[in-house]
Amino acid sequence: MRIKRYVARDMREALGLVKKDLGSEALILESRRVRQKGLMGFFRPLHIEVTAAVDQRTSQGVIPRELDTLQTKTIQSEIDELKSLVKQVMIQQNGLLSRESKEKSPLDYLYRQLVDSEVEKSVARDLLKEVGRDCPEEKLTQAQAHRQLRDKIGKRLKPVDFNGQKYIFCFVGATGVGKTTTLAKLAAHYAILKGKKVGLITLDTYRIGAVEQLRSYARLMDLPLEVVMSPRELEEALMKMKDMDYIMVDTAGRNSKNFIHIQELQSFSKVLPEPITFLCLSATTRWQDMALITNNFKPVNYNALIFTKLDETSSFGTILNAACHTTLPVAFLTNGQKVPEDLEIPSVERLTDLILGGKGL
Ligand SMILES: Nc1nc2c(ncn2[C@@H]2O[C@H](COP(=O)(O)OP(=O)(O)OP(=O)(O)O)[C@@H](O)[C@H]2O)c(=O)[nH]1
Ligand SMILES: [Mg+2]
Repeated sequence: MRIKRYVARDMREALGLVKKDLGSEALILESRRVRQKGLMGFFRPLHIEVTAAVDQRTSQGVIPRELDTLQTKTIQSEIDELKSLVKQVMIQQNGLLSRESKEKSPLDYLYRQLVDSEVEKSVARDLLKEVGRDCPEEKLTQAQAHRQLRDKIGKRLKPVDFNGQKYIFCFVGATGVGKTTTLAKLAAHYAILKGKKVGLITLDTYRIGAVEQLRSYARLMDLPLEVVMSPRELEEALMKMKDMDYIMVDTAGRNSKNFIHIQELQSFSKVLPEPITFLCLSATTRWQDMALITNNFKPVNYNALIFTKLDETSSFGTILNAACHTTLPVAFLTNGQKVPEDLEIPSVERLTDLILGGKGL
């Protein structure tokens, strides 16, 4: 900052002096009227004293051209120096990062992969502990660790096969997860593709249109349908369908937190002789809620799992979580609304692929 004082006859002259000397960027800090020096000053008109200042960094007027170029050069060289410094730091950091990812142990890497797929942390830790126990980590390559992990996951997924003679399939689960649609897909699979005798029963008389939904599938596939309202009627319906290979029982979707509803469902399920009761779970449900559902439906004695709506998500770790928590097989997957196409009977390998980050479709 350069500060200077100017004395002139009037303001115009003073400003002219300031501009000439300090340039047009100068600021007027103060102006006042002053008497000229000496005795004669008393008899002369008052002058104007102006105090002006200029910031030498911004003013081109006060910085000589050579100085200006010099400063620009200095600044430019400082910028260049900074640029090369930043470059060096970035190179070093990238080096560190890539070394870090290379140095990350195969088990750390797989743990992250599992957790990213929404496998519960405790389940992921247990699996990798087992992998580490079987083979010391320092000897393990990434590919070996991956193979071992697949093997451990596979052991937790029970294979299941419903190609026997006679079955009663019952579908339970939270509201809107796809019970009726899945039942229709399976009815078509066994009746049309496998040529089995299939009968349908619905207990869902709560929701308007629920019976009609199943009736239209029954009509389309030419399958018998019984609508029942009490455990006693269920017994009668089962009697009527005793010659069927597969009896498929649809139930109303239930809020698993409503204990009365679960009890009611239980009173129906007790009537079914040796049923395969599928707990239908939507793959879009977060694990915290799914864990609650798997617990709350326990009174119904479900003994297999179905995962629906795989097409609506891309992480499938909850399949492993549910399989581990319930120790039950995952019998079917559904991946779309189309009946009967969007149904899958998954192998253990397919489930493992999904859990380890495969595609839903
Ligand atoms: N994207 C997708 N939608 C599905 C799938 N399965 C069923 N849906 C759809 O989910 C909705 C509910 O299906 P429903 O079969 O009526 O479900 P629900 O469990 O019987 O329902 P409630 O009886 O009311 O409890 C429908 O729009 C289905 O088309 C699936 O695998 N993927
Ligand atoms: Mg339904």
